[in-house]
Amino acid sequence: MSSGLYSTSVKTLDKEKDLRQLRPYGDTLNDAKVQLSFTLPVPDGDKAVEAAKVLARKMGLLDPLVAHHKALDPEFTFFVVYGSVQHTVNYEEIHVETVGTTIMGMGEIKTYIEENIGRPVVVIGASTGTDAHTVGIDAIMNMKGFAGHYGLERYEMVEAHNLGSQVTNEDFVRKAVELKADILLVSQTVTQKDVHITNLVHLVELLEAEGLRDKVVLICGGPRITHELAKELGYDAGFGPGKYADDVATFAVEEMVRRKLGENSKHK
Ligand code: B12
Repeated sequence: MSSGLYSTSVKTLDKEKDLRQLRPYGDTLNDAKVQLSFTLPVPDGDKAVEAAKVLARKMGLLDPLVAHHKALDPEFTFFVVYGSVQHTVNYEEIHVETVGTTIMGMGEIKTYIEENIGRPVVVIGASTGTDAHTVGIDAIMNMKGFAGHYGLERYEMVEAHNLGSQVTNEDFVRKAVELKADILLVSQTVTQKDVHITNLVHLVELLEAEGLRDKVVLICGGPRITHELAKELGYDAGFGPGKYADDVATFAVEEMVRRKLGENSKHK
């Protein structure tokens, strides 16, 4: 019976994960369901909902369902659309550059610094440029930390200076020189018009011009920062969501030791 054949093949599809043809999971394995949200500049109503479906179909979604629509104001409507994508991903071919190190705890980092650097390390951090978001850099630096991970201010053998937000790159570099910072932490949240790229690159250029780039460990972070992007922009590492003070501190002190940025090479 054809319906029997159909249900067998669906069952097999439901159970078997093929990493070479990865599909999104919605309700069942391999159903390829995704959820997508967007706003259209038209009033809410049946016509707007149909427009959202047409757009979703044009984007390649099969059986799009408008799960939610809400007027943002008389002229704009927000949509959440649910549907199946037709593409698959070969997961086995994916390679990403990650920081890739075993994370040390706060106590281990203290011991590591004592044994390998022999003096407290100086860290400065800020949300730079016009960026006013402070929660990310606070999560990494503040005494109380974030999500159960204490911030760098609590670490022994770490002298942490959180400069806050909207710090210009010029002021940041000046402070790095004044405090003889070993580790520079830059947070970037706003990415509109790639402002984070321009700002991050500008900082690297300033550090290079001052002859400081090789003397510091330079790290950036934020919701849209990846390690790969950070490396591409001339940083030693980049950290995004789900990363905390211990991840950053481990990388930074190990990098100092790798590059022999101890007492002797400290910039004046
Ligand atoms: C709170 C908030 C604000 C607050 C900020 C208050 C403050 N003191 O920080 C206020 C209201 C001021 C604000 C203003 C604006 N905001 Co705002 N804001 C947010 C919001 C809701 C939360 C951000 C946040 O606190 N996340 C929590 C922290 C813990 O997460 P995180 O930053 O990712 O940090 C983690 C990692 O990324 C990493 N990390 C972060 N930084 C660093 C640094 C280093 C060195 C390391 C190692 C790791 C690291 O570690 C953290 C812990 O894991 C987001 C939306 C959202 N839900 O995310 C929008 C959002 C970030 N804001 C946005 C925008 C557009 C703005 C404004 C431009 C709005 C406007 N038109 O005025 C202004 C910006 C003004 C400016 N000059 O910067 C957009 C950004 C869009 C974009 N991609 O560019 C978002 C995404 C909202 C949106 N969907 O549109 N905002």
